[in-house]
Amino acid sequence: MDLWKITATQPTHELASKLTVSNGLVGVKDLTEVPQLQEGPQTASVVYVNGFYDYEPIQYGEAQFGFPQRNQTMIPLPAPTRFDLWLDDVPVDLEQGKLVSQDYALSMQTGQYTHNLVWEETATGRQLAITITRLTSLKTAALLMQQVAVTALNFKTGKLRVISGMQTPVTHKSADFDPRLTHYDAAEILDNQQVTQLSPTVRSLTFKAPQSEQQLSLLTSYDQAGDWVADGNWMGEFDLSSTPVAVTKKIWAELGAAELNVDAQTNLTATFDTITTAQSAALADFWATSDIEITGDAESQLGIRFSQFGLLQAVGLHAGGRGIAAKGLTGSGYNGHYFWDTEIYEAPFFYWNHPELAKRLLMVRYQQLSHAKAYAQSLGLDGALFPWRTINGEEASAYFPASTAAIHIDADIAYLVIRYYQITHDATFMRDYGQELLVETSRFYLSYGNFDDDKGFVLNTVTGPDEYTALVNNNAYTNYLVQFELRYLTDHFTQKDIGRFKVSQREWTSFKAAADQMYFETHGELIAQDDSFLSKKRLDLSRIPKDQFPLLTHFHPLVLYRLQVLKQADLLLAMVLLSEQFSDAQVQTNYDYYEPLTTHDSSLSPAIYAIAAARLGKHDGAIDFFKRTINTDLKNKQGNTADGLHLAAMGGSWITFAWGMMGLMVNDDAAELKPYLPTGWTQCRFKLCYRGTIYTINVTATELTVTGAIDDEVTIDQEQRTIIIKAAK
Ligand code: IFM
Repeated sequence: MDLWKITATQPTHELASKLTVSNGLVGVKDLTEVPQLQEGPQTASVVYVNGFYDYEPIQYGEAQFGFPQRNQTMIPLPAPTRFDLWLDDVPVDLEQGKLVSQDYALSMQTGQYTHNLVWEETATGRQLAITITRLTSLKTAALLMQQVAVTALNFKTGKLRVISGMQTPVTHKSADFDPRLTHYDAAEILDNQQVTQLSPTVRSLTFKAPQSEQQLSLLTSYDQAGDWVADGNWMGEFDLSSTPVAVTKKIWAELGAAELNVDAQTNLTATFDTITTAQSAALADFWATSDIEITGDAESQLGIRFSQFGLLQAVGLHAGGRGIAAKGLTGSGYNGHYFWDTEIYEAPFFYWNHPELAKRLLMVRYQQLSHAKAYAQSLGLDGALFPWRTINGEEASAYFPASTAAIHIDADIAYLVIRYYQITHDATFMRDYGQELLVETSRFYLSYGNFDDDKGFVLNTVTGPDEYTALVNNNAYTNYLVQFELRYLTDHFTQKDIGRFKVSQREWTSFKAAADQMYFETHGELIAQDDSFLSKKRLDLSRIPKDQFPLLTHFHPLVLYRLQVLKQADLLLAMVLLSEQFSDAQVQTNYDYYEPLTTHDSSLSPAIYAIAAARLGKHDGAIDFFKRTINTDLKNKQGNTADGLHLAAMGGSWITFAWGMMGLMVNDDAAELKPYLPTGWTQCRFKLCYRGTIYTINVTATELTVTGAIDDEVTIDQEQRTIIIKAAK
């Protein structure tokens, strides 16, 4: 088994998601580049452009003041991937011949998708080998390239006609997908013209998102001589005696040259070899600082790489900054919206391996701060409230109990600011952007909450991470994260440091008081998920038939909200994120209480229990949850991989490895590890980038080693199996 490749022989809806190539800006999902040779289900053929979305007014049955007025939907675009072939005027299709074989692969080393087919003409027995190669450039975000190479296998002369064009967008829609939010079949095509200023062989196709007025042009060029024909298609005729005949098509997505800082001309005239070589080189650099090598467990090895690669494909290695949609650019699930998944689940891989990419993600939020301030104001509150789900910075959810009320989103962003800073010490970022994010989100919390005479500082009527519980008082996760943020702000800065944000003495004092007096309901080691949770009736999950999961598709929210049942880790997530604040006994007690109540209906859940299990020495449980996470899409564990990959689970795979098995933690002064090898693993080696230095950590059953240290800042205790990397003074 090649542990750098995802391979398959049969097209399926899930495979289309898994083999999507994307680079943070453009995603191409298509297994049917030669549609006449398509066997089996009609899988998706679609292109997504991150941030190219349309609006629609939200229709409320009973609208209330302040509800969001418009949703946002990433638009599925037609895929410019189609090739139609003729051999001596005979269509290369399933009527005139048969498919002898086909296989698909996505290489995580070259970043290329390949689809090999062998077609045999019924009348003559002549065989053609067809190879489609595709990539979306990781370095040059706007560039998508696809090549069709055709070889005559058992004959010497013949004429090949190639017509290239657009695939009508076919987007798979699952049964549980809300049709009101997915009715866009395609954007309006504005024009389809020759663009002469670039070169005579470049064509532009411009799309318009009708409501949001966004425009997107796709410029197309070909490497082989040929002609443009009707409908924007291109045609070339080739002599098969000198095979393979290879036609390379390059597409340039014009989305604002300034953001991308690269030019179309250079890229549209670059050769296939130049582009593929650059892609492999970019990936070699990427893996050099992030590969995890696991010896002894091929399933874990492939799964962790697929997760890291998926995260990379969701952001790319270029300068343009967009957020990470819940499904990346691999499907229309969640409409291309950015969630807290980014800060809590996906960003850790980046801040520990590619901090410049974590910073880019933070900058996306910073650039949307003005919307967040306006949103807080619309609720009559101070500071900034970031949207629960969004593309452009405005809230796009119509269901406030599971969106606007999830005010932990602000503290999640603050958590990323703090961890990013602890790991990088990027003082410029903190001064220019981070402090403002901390101040405005803290302000929001102070105005949302209040000081209660009996309890202290309370945050009432909120929704925590567990979406089977809503609108409760004092969700413990929220309160812990807010407390962490307020403490960090007031311990690390003075009122003068942040004077430019006009923080009054009264406000500064109340930040400190709220942190000190934050309310939690505790019963010995047991911490209540919120003030009412423990008084609700427990749901015995063993009595629910398997076909009624996920519960949200079978029970009204009001049924679930009244029960002790969790969709996903909640309090345990706070214990994982702020592990130093909790004793093993606390983690144990709360794990034992909440895990049996957790359905893991959300793909965000198993990773968190894996990390907690690892800390508690429940190694079998940890590896089981880990495998469930790495296989979320590889084995379609949630049953909806066809709608796109679960990016949060991909991030969850990395944090399970790093925070769980390797026991990685960070504080203001050091990074600390406490690694163990799960059953079956005989060795593992991985990298961390801490304060600008890349460390390689090697773990065997008997020895821990660290290379890459410049000074004597690394302390290894082989007996206790701990590593401490101190930050240089
Ligand atoms: O953000 C998550 C949420 O926590 C659970 N439902 C899916 C969302 C998007 O992944």
